[in-house]
Amino acid sequence: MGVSFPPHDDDATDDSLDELALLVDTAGADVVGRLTQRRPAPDPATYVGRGKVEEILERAEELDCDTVVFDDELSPAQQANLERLLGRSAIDRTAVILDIFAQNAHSQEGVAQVQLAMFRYRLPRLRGRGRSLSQQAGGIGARRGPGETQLEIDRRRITRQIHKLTADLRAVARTRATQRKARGRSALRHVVVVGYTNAGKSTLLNRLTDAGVLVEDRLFATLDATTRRLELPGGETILCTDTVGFVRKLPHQLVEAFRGTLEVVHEADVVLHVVDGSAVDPDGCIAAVREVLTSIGADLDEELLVFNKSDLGPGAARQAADHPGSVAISAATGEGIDELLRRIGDRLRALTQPVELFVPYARGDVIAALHRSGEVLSERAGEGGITVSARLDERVAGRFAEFAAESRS
Ligand SMILES: Nc1nc2c(ncn2[C@@H]2O[C@H](COP(=O)(O)OP(=O)(O)OP(=O)(O)O)[C@@H](O)[C@H]2O)c(=O)[nH]1
Ligand SMILES: [Mg+2]
Repeated sequence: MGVSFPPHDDDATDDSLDELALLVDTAGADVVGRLTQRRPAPDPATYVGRGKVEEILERAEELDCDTVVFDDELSPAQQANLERLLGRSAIDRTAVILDIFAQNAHSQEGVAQVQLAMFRYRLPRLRGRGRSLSQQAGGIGARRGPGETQLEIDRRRITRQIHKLTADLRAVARTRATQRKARGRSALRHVVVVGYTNAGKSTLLNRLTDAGVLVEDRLFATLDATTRRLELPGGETILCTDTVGFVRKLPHQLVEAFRGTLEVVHEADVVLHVVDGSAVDPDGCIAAVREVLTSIGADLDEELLVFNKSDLGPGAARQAADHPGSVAISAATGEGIDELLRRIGDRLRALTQPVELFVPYARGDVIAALHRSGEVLSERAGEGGITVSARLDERVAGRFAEFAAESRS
């Protein structure tokens, strides 16, 4: 069930419903029908209008369906009312996405993040089954039934779980921050791959690094960040990380819960934003991804747009032409990958500074360190040592300050 609000964009409502159908299918249910409605605003009690509720009920009986999925998040009251009026499950897009995440979570952290998001979603929706609304409403001076006591127990239990999961995830984030600091010392540049779900992020990481990350034609195949080393054509070693995919109307509970995993974006030197160039509405996907990135405080300056799936048609190339500075690739066939690596190299080079160093012959270790930490442009053997011209990261240049050549030559 999709509802369009002003300014009415029926195409957008349709696209969103297509995507919802894909989400429902990924979650493991069969879609048997769809309905739409135009409304000035959501009905506070039932989200759709009362007449529409009747129509949904009729269709649901006719199609013998057991669940009605609404394309926007329902308030706890709307959901309760709809379930009562329709006599079957009424769920929203958020619940479907949470369900898929739950099915795909494997790592301890992934499972904890999804659980946290689910508990946060469920807490305000807790209610005893089969009791009338007036009984649930409680209110001042209302007599407490046995059901409400159970409800309170459930509420307390879930609140406790939320606290525990939040603490666990914080501990994981701390460990990661420590690891990150250690990596920072090694001064490797970091490319982080982000993008809409199913855009081809994992395929790209595999193409670049033999990471062996699971690739699937289903939504949210990846929930955990995977980091691999990658050698650029210039010989520089960098880190490359694959991340969880995004979707339109991504539940805020999930964004919140996955904040720890997504923090990796903050330390990115380049954010590779992978877009499915063959998608119906690539710009809509780009906007949805940028919205999430902005909401977690990521800097969009580091973004490098990559239009993937150029092998599927002219879409990717056309999009790339429309977005200056972007690249069209096919992660599947390897087309455009060389150009992409060149672009990444250029971006990273822009973060370095040219230096001229004089290294005594006895310090072969310094020459080796220079090759490891930056790009050595030339080495000239002279009296007492080697004059090296190189490009170094601002972060490591200081380490070699004592060898700075005082324009001797
Ligand atoms: N034709 C074609 N298919 C591709 C290309 N890149 C990825 N795919 C397919 O697109 C689907 C999704 O690829 P993934 O790499 O799993 O996408 P993802 O962005 O990691 O998706 P999530 O982890 O689910 O968010 C798979 O069926 C891939 O085989 C490409 O360049 N061309
Ligand atoms: Mg993936």
